[in-house]
Amino acid sequence: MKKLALVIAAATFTLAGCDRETPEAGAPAPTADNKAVYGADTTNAGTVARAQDASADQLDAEAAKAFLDNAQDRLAKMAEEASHASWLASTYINVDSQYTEALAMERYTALAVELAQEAAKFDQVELDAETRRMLTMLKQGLVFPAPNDPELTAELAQIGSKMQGMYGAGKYCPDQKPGSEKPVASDDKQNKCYTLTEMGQMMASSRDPKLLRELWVGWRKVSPPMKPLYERQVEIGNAGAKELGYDNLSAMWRSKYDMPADEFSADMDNQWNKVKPLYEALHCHVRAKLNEHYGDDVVPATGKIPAHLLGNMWAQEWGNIYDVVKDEDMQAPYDLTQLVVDSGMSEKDMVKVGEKFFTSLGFKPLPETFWERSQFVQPRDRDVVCHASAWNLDGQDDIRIKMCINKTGEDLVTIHHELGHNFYQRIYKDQPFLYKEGANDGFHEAVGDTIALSITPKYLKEIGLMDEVPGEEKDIGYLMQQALDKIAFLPFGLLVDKWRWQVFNGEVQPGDYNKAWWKLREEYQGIQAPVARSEANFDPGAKYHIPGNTPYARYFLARIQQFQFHRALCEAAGETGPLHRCSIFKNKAAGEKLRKMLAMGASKPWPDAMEALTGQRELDASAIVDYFEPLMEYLQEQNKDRECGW
Ligand code: X8Z
Ligand code: ZN
Repeated sequence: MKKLALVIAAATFTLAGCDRETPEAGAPAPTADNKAVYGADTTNAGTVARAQDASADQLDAEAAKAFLDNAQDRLAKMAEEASHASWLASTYINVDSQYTEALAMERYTALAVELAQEAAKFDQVELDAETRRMLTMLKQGLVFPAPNDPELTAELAQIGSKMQGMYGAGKYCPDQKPGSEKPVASDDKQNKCYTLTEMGQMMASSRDPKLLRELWVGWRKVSPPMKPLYERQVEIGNAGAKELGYDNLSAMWRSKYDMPADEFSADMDNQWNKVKPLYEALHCHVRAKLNEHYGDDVVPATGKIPAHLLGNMWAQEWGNIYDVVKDEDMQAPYDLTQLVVDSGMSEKDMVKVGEKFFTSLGFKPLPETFWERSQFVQPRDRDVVCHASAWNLDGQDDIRIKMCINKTGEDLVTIHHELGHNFYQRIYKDQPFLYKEGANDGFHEAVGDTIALSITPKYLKEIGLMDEVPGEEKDIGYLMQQALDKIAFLPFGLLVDKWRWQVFNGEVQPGDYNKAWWKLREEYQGIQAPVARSEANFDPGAKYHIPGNTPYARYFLARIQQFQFHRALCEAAGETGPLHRCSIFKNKAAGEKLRKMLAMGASKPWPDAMEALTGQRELDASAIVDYFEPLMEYLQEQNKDRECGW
């Protein structure tokens, strides 16, 4: 999310993001009402000054409320402006759009910082819980706060837009001539440059280790120029966090979960420990299969797995190598990509399939403007940020997704992910500005994924994409396919922000950025770089969320939460069979339960929202562990004579 908004959970205030809710964050459009109060086209300076004076003189509950009302109006207006600039900068990358976006972000950040510092004046005032919660959220709204200094605010905004543009426009241009060591795919096209989308497709389907290694190395040329910018961004952001009363950005990022920062990171580790045995079993099996396929020279039977062979540029999800991992007799019940291709549907039709799932649960159809303004297909004539994101530009109904859709099963799932953001944004649109967010950012990431867990064979048959529902003997294949995405992701989801937290708190200095990144990749994922890396590389920068400044712990949380949500919704739907066979398609009772939770936005601490849906107040990894139990048994059997671990 890119949000500029404050609230954005994600990026709220930043521009980067995936679910740019910040804009998602909601930037409600100025209404006739607030125009009447504040004047149509001024910055409300007079009114604001009066409100601030009042709060300075008399710091009581009434002043706090007046301050909050005013602050939210101003932020909403500015977030809307910034969202439009940001949409342009992401869909037309050029000097001018970046300039405009940076300017809008600069203004937004300056305002958000000013208001956050103002909010701190009420720290010692006795207030009702609601007012206190809003003030706290106001202080935490920015992902990368600038200090209260116009030059630094401008510099920070420019760095953000620049890095995002560098990533979005990034390409790999092999310089070898055909016939030498060049990538197979460019044999016939001299001087062709590859976009990340193209390379992603090749990483997914090629089994040529040489080509895969070249693409892996080639894409990572995008990021070394980002390193000085990133260093500076951290420096300025840390100074901003300090002015807001946090030790550093690490403490600030970890403080957004309705519990003390250290408790939050401890809970992440705790959840990881519960799912680790499943990951280790999967790793062991996948390594053995890769060893069989590629031989000892490419993938040794023990130790870490080379990172370029897992079907994904970052080795974060491994579903694309199902063909290598499956047993000869283990047919997946279906190949979703094949079903999409065979159906002849267009990219827009794929989005319609996603919308239909939500409307089947009782959600309102997407507005006409969604279809007019979204970007579904990568434009041929210009650079865009292809990384999928969902936006709400006006805090009301101007919701959109921005994707470069490929006709694959993977992208059909991503469409559901993005639509989950949009339906969430829309259902909480009448909350106050500060509450136009997920219960926490993991909730926002989990909604669409929860729906996608219902893309079962039974559902695919129901919508006419499949003829027959395969028998239960195919379940292990289905679970393996799911695990390659869901379980394989977990350590990656954990380590991206472990790295950032260390960078932010100074434990890792710029001279060790890449070393620290690979230490975590090796330790948690059990993978290793296919070629030697050094500090001349900046591999974290080759992953969208680093230059895009989107926090990542949310995706780890979402992987755990979505199984809790799925379990609760299946129960509401009266499904009694195994969780992996449950689809809530068309179930209005499940839809109602989900909508009720989503409509809360961030108005209550997240355990309240969790309870509304699941009856539980905690993260509970038992749901994901239960879902994969049959697969765990299978893996243990397969691994019994293998030496696992790395
Ligand atoms: O960034 C995303 C979404 C947008 S919020 C496409 N995801 C993470 C990633 O791609 O790294 C979804 C899964 C993890
Ligand atoms: Zn997302």
